[in-house]
This record gives sequence, C-alpha cells and structure tokens, in this order.
Amino acid sequence: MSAAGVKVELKPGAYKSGLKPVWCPGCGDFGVLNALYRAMAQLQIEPSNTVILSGIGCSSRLPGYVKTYGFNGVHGRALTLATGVKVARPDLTVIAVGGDGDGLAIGGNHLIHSCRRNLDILYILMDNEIYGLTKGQVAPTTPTGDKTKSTFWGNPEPSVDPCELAISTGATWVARGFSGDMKDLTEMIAAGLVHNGFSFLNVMSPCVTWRGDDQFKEMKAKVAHLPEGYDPSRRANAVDYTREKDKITTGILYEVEAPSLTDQLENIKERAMAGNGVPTTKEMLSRFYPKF
Ligand SMILES: Cc1ncc(C[n+]2csc(CCOP(=O)(O)OP(=O)(O)O)c2C)c(N)n1
Ligand code: SF4
Ligand SMILES: [Mg+2]
Repeated sequence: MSAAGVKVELKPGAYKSGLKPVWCPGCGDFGVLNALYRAMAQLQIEPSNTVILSGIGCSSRLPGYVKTYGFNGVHGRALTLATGVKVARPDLTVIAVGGDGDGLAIGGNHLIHSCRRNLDILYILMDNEIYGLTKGQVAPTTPTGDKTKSTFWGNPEPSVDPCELAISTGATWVARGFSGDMKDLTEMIAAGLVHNGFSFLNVMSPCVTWRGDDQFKEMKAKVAHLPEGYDPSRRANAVDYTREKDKITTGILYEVEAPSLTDQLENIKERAMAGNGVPTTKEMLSRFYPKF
C-alpha cells in the first residue's frame, strides 16, 4: 500500500531485503533467489504475510535476502520450523528452503513426514550434490563414484533422488528445476506457491567452488523439459523421470489434489476445544492420584 492507501504493484526488486548475498560469484543459488523474487511479484505475494524458514548451509542463507519475515534455524530443521509456523498461522504463506545436506541428510526424516502430512507449504531444496558451506563433503545426492573432500577414492554409496522420495512419501506437488533456467524456474515456484498442499521443488543449483565450473556445464547439457502433453496426475509417469543417469528432466512431475492438513486444522481445533468426551488432564491425573 502507498501512503495514500492505494495498492502499489510490487516488482521483483521490491522483495529484496537490502542484504547483499555472500554466495560465491557464479553460485547457482543466485538463480533460485532471483526466480523467487519474480514468482512472488507475479503472484503479488504480500511480504508482511509471508515467512521463509531455513536450516544451515550456503543455500539456507536465502531467507535473509528476501524482504519477508524469516528465520535461519539450526541444521536440518527448516521443515520443523515451517510446520510450526503454518500450524500456528495457517493464513500465512510459508516457504521452507535449504540444501541437499540440510534437507536429505540431517533433515531427511522431516522431509518424509512433511510430505505425508501435506501442510500447505512450499519447500525449495537447492541441490548442488555437496555440502557447500562446510567445504565440500559428500551429500546424499552426490553421484556414486564422485570424488569429494570426504570420499577421496570416490563416493561408494548410491545417491537419493529427492523427487522420487517426495512422491513416494505423499507430497501432492513435486517438481524439478534448474537454477540456470530463470523463466522455467519462476513459473515452477509460482505454481508451487499456488498449489494447496505440500509442494516440493528440487532445484539443481551448481556449487562452482566445491563441484567446479564443470558442474554447471554438465547440468545444463543434461537438462530436458518434460514432453508436451505429459500427464502429472499419474505417479507411475512421474517415477519414470527419477533416477535418470544422462538427463535432468525439469517440470512439474507430479500434481494431485488431496485434502491438505492445513484445511483440517480448524476442525481439529474445534473438536479439541469441545472436548468430545475426552477427559481433561486433571481428570486423567486424578484417576492415578486421587488427591490431585
Ligand atoms: C547439528 C549440525 N551438524 C552439522 C553442522 C555442520 N554443517 C553446517 S551446513 C552443513 C551441510 C550443508 O550442506 P547443504 O545443506 O547441502 O547446503 P549447501 O551449503 O550445499 O547449500 C553441515 C554438515 C551443523 N551446522 N549443525
Ligand atoms: S560454496 Fe558453493 S554452494 Fe556455497 S556459496 Fe560458494 S558456490 Fe554456492
Ligand atoms: Mg548442498
């Protein structure tokens, strides 16, 4: 709103916090941040009704760069924070962000339960296939055989496909993007924000420092968009585009409508307040401690 009470159109630049990103020049996370500014402007998202939550990592610095409410929590807990905010204030737009280490290693458990709960939250996972902030250790998405600071002879473990994990654990909107494709990424972030339910966006976002300039070139060469006429409502279709070796298929892989937990909160609250025959804590305790 302007001082005169007239609604002013928010341009992408209006969402900048004024804090200058400290990411390395060329880091893929710049692309994600810019696409987020654009998507928010496209939907005219109200900054004062928005909260962005993160854990720890280079990518987890993102909330500081957006002019909304935000919180940079502890490692792996972006989704626990987002869950708490959404349950307490279902009216707010809630976005969780972070890296592959934050969201799939230490925070992997929370991803599973966020997917199955289906709260109306957008989760953007910036996937550089490495722990960037702590200087290049192996991550759950590091491809098998790749040398990192902690897998000097090559990663012996199979890697996880984050989209496959999200689909199989109940997310109702799952997409994959590339930080080097601004237009596509902006559309996907906007679509994830509009979806009613848990939206999971895996963005391939190169780390030029610990994975080298080649990671950007290699990712770019592999990117292919979903074919024309693709039907995202079928789980089997979506799974066809996970665990791909020579391709990174981008687009909305999976999208279904299902009641979101956010929609049920009011009902749960009403039932709890009404009691519905459930004994109070005092009544329960007095069964065991009659003098209570
Ligand atoms: C409890 C805890 N364990 C470990 C760490 C160290 N640590 C900080 S960030 C990080 C991994 C970051 O990797 P990722 O989430 O992929 O983010 P990126 O830096 O690659 O964007 C680790 C292991 C920590 N801060 N707290
Ligand atoms: S270390 Fe990697 S992930 Fe971190 S800011 Fe630099 S390029 Fe980005
Ligand atoms: Mg990472």
